[in-house]
Amino acid sequence: MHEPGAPAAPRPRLDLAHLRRLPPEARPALDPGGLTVGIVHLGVGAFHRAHQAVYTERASELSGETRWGICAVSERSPAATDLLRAQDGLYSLRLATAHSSVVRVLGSLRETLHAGGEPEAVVARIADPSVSVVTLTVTEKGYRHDPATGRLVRGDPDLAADAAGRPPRTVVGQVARGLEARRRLGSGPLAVCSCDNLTGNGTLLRRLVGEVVARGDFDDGLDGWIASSVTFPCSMVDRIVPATTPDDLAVAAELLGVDDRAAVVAEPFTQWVLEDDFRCPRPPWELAGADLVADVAPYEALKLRVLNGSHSALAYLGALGGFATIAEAAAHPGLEAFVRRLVDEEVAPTLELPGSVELGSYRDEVLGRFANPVLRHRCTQVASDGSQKLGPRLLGTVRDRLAVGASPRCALLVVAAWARVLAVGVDDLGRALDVPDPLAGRVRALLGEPGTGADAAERLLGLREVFGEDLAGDDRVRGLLAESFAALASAPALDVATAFAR
Ligand code: CS2
Repeated sequence: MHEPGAPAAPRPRLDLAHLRRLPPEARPALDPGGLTVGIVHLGVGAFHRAHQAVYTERASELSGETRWGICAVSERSPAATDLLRAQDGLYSLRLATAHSSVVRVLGSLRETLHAGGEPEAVVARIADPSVSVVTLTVTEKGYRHDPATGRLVRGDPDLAADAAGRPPRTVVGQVARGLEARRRLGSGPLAVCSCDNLTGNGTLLRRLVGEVVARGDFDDGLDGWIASSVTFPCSMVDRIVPATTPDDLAVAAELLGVDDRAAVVAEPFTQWVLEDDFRCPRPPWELAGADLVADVAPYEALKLRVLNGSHSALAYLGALGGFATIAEAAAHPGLEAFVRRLVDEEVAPTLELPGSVELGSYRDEVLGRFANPVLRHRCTQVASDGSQKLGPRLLGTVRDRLAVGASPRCALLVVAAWARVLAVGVDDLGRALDVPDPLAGRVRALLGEPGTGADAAERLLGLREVFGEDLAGDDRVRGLLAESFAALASAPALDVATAFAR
């Protein structure tokens, strides 16, 4: 017994040896030691651990198949690899709302690699005949493409080095070299499933891999072999999974009785719609609730434009307004009204809804999910990398509305708010905003002193890799952006959003 006042004994770390210490309902649903690796996942962040890994584990549990263990690759920092290695790949997922909380340890991550430190091992795993699926969550910027053209960034030294034959450091390089090694070994067909929030994510990745192969020093005939043996199914993924906080780790330790430094917290809602395009064995994900469909596009447009578009709106306007979290921003009546107007008047007319979906219910469900107070999803986290996110989330809506002669005012206010966050770097209360973006330096250089009306709009549109030639040359876009910049320079963002919603 622990004596009152005596220091508590340190909790043991979560690992295979301590699984029996867990409350029975929190133990993995299958024996992790009985799984062999059949999937390589690139980008083992919190999202993968709360989404594809969960579907895969449930599919294994329900089918009894033991060949779908995951080799989880961290792309940038080795931190996730180190944490997971110390825990034999085990981590807990807590699904939480204000009214419920369920925690469970998952055991499907059977191997961990750090791409930066072990690039050859990543290539070898993709080439391994026991692997037949590669999945990816590497964030939008991980594709190293220009959002407006969907082509690889010109002059990127890492892409050039990967193309020339260095052990690959870029994601596109890893996939291309992995496929080359797979063809040499005769390991057979493979599916490469992008699970990032990009329009036509699989089609985009296929094109980028083709580009690096065409540019680089690769085996003759590789692209033809990819065309006949490798598929790149598109998919729509959905679950809100914020970065884990120290409080989340403390709650996990309390619930589990062991220390889990790789714990993840997410909402209960989850969805995965995946293009049914496989020429190789895959986990029976449909047993776990994934929808395998012929065409993902309507699901993807709905989710990217309604959920992610609104998320970005709350992130930029909420951050300027001084809110820390999405839940706080979504509770502001003016911001909520703004999001409703954005969705109902600008996004809705651009969508072809999947058969079973009613837009009003979908929009309300999304707003309800944003309000989840347990998640502590920071506005600045959702706001990060906007230059890569605006295209799939908002600029498609802008283009479709302009094409029918309508004025996408709300969508372009969000674009102006993004630029203002980067260029001014403080909220309306004068507090610093830390929002990383690969094009932050360019935006600052272009805008200098923002909020100067027509001139600021003109200069921002110089960012061709975001806006493309079409939007950059459109007088209506320039006029609406100028109106937004002027409004944000003369009144607090929350008042501006409230006025736009009227
Ligand atoms: C968010 C997404 O961080 C962001 O940009 O909009 O990660 C969002 O939480 C997910 O797409 C929800 O499925």
